[in-house]
Amino acid sequence: MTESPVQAQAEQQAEMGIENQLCKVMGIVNVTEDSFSDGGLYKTFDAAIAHAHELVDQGAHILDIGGESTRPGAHRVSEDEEIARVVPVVRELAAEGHLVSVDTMRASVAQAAIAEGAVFINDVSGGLADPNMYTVCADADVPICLMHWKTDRFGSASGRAETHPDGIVADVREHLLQLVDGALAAGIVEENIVLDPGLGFAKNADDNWALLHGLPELIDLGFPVLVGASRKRFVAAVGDEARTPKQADAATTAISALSAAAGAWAVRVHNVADNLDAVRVAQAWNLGRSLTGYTAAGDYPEGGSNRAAQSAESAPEGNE
Ligand code: PMM
Repeated sequence: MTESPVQAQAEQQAEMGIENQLCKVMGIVNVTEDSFSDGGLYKTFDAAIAHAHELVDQGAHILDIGGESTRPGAHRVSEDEEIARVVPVVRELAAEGHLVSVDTMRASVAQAAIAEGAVFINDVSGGLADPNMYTVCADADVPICLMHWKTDRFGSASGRAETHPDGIVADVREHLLQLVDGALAAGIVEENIVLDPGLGFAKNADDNWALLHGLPELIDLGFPVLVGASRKRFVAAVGDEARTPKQADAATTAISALSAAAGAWAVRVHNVADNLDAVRVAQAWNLGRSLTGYTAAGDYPEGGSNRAAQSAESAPEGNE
């Protein structure tokens, strides 16, 4: 089986001997008709694969394949329909050697996708929508992202933004820890757990910004944290005029840079090229040097910067 993105990151990190590993960029492939930003664009197999290839060309580390929209008002699709949308796409992309994640709340979809090579399950319900989800991931030894979404009715981004007497960050932390307990009790190992604050899921704009502000407190829980802000309404709302989801790309990119600088494990985004630049900037910012990037000389080892290569060769003249 292809190694999981979490393992791949740990191995790269060990190889490169650095503590501040590059935040992963997870490219979104929505094989849906009604996702808020790209609904209908990639709903056929061919369109989904072509889009996934575009994201890979832009540098995506992980591809997140989803067959069911959670936008406000969206209806859940049937299990058969979700499997029919997702599994062939997973099969093809995994066979090509890409790291494939599946965005699903159904254990049956996760199981079918894992059988075809998916190495990561992204469950926006945090494993609560389907009582078999944890067992499927535990048995397959596949990492799962547990996202915060407090609702009694999963589907259509339901759930009202509640009040949070102790603050949204404390509430989200507590809920995520409860999810972790459930996952561990079902046999999922700690190393296979990723957490996500669930931006936009039964949260208002202030909640979302408070969670981004409090990201270090979520990262402090000790699990890799995935941030999914891309093109969401609260992100598009930073301007003085109404914006389409796509017009929120610049603001999304800023959030990716700041999330990565704060220590997020990955960002889940529609526009991979720009967000990859953003996480590279964050890495270089935190390290005080760049581990990636183009050089006209083009002769430094992969993963090393001009400066790293120069100091290794004790060659002081540089071309930076
Ligand atoms: N957001 C959406 C879908 N899946 N998964 C995770 N882990 N985190 C998110 O914030 C998240 C998600 C909704 O966005 P989309 O319709 O553009 O995919």
